[in-house]
Amino acid sequence: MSRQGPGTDARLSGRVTAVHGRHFRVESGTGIHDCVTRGKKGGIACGDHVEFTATGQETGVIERTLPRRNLLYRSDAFKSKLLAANVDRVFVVLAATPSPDFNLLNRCLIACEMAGIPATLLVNKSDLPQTEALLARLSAYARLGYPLISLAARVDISPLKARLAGDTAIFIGASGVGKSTLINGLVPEAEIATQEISQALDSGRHTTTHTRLYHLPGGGALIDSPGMQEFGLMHVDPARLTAAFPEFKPLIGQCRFYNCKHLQEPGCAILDAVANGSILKERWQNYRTLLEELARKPYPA
Ligand SMILES: Nc1nc2c(ncn2[C@@H]2O[C@H](COP(=O)(O)OP(=O)(O)OP(=O)(O)O)[C@@H](O)[C@H]2O)c(=O)[nH]1
Ligand SMILES: [Mg+2]
Ligand SMILES: [Zn+2]
Repeated sequence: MSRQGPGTDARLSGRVTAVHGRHFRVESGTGIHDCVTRGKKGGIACGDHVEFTATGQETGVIERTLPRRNLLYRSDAFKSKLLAANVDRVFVVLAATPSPDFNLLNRCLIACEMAGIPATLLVNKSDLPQTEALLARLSAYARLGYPLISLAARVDISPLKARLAGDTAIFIGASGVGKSTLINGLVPEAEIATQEISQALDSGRHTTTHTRLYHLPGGGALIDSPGMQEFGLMHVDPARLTAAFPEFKPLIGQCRFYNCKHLQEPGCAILDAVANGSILKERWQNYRTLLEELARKPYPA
């Protein structure tokens, strides 16, 4: 049964492939429409499936967002920043330069776990000599179950090609790690601007400013996202945080106290595992820092 009212027969469905402030690029079977929303409605992400009304050959108004399979987002105490919706895999991109930020990496992984999206660690710039040390450090993360790929986008993209399953994947990570270069290697007509990183600041230059979905020639899609310095996780429910750490899961329920927060309690199975080295100390430290941050949250976001 159709619930559409009169005058809605021009309603089309499509996928949001870019977000520019309050303008949304929507691709449908009939073409590309630059859409706005009715009123101040926001909360639409790249990758969302939407229904829209065409107001011209290349313009439209989004009427409704269809239910999402998942949503990847960041948040500070005041607002959420949507990264992408309906994605099948997140590639967390790292490189030897700019210097890898393991705090950022852990936050990306927590966000993926919370959103229920599988994450893969993608080390780019394997032509750089310091890559070996980075891979050695990341091997502990691979043991947690996160697949680890290493390649040089500027040299040979094929190891990544083999991992793309024809579905939708997003690249996230710090500025300058080579997210756009990777996509250019896979989608030659994308021609995304890339830029040398600043040696002096050991950081990227925030070349990509918008999240954008590109179609792969062989099927599937890749989403490029702007480099991030921080990954706010203020939306995380502290009670669910342990579930975002795969290495904590088998130990849940084994602490002496049923309400153990795994911070300093005696008889804590997780602290014991940190002490004997079976849980990586830096991961537990990230857990502790995040719990402290969430406890300082001024009011529910
Ligand atoms: N040595 C080396 N440099 C690379 C490789 N891939 C990318 N780069 C360089 O890294 C720099 C940053 O690349 P971008 O693709 O702009 O990085 P990005 O992650 O998209 O950065 P933002 O858009 O700012 O988030 C550029 O100078 C690239 O040429 C690689 O495989 N090896
Ligand atoms: Mg970029
Ligand atoms: Zn405990």
